[in-house]
Amino acid sequence: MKEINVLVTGAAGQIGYALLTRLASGETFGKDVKVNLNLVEVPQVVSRLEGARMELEDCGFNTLGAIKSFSDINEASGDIDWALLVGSIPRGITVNGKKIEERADLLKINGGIFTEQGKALGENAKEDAKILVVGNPANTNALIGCTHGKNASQTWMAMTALDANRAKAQVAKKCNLEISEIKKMTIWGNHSPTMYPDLDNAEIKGESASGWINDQSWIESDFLRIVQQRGKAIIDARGASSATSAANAAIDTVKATLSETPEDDWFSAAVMSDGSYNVPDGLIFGFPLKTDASGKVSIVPDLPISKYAQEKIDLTTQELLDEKNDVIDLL
Ligand code: NAX
Repeated sequence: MKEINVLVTGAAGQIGYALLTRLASGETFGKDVKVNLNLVEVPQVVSRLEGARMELEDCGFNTLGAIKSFSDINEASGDIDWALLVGSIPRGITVNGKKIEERADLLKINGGIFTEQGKALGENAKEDAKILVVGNPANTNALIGCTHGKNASQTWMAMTALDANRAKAQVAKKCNLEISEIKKMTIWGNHSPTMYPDLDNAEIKGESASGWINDQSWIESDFLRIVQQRGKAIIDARGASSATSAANAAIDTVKATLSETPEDDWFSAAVMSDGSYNVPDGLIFGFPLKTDASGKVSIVPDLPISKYAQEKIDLTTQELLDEKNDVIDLL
């Protein structure tokens, strides 16, 4: 049986809990691939991973390989094919006696984590490893990790698939459609409330989704607000942040890179900008993406951008430039 080595940080957290069974069950990498899991946690909670290991064993998946627990990313990252970097320090936590509330502090403290993780993966993971950052602030964490990875053959991404799935769900509800009828959803920019979900270039039955919906005021007010604020709405309703849907989006992103993207679709994640769409080089930015037959991920070129969309893209670009500036001494 073929084997794949998958690393998950923050594995004892709530997204980790929802993620692990889906990585190991055969659903993600296929029924003929054994999944070896390297689970990484901070030293204080690494012992809880034993519970995750026991539960995974008890699921009885034929595709489950070895499960190992680590608190040292250097030891965990050897020979990794896929890394899901979920662990990060959330806003509001007290670190060294200081409550982390300011974005700049949050960026810096997570920056330290992603510097180390980037170096470890760049040196020890496979040359064609793919790395998805879920832990917030995801784009800037990925920028730091990728910079310190110094390994151009590896692919770093930050997750925007949850935002894309949220956008599709709202459109499906509005138009009474199946989710599968909504294609080519792009989330431009940052995984934050400035993200821009693009309905002009999304398609329903081969037509522009915005044309199909034909209700610009819904798109510019309700739709945009609901998608941009969905994370907060879930926290308010559930008393905890999205976990099942976040894990699901991570699985969707992994799957989207495992085979060639169908002609009539693309997927959404943030990758290193290369000047496409006039986004400055050197930002991890949400773009429309395709995977080719060799597994290479690239940005879909030449989509039309309306003046309204450009204004929104400029806003999220500026936010990412500000975030980069806040961590410039870590880059
Ligand atoms: P939890 O607090 O439940 O779990 C996070 C886990 O990460 C904890 O067990 C913690 O010990 C661990 N951790 C912290 N630093 C670590 C390190 N250096 N190495 C290894 N593990 C470490 O959070 P959860 O709800 O699972 O969310 C995880 C992250 O995902 C958060 O940063 C959250 O903001 C982010 N999210 C990102 C989303 C996205 O679309 N990109 C959506 C959902 C989610 O909000």
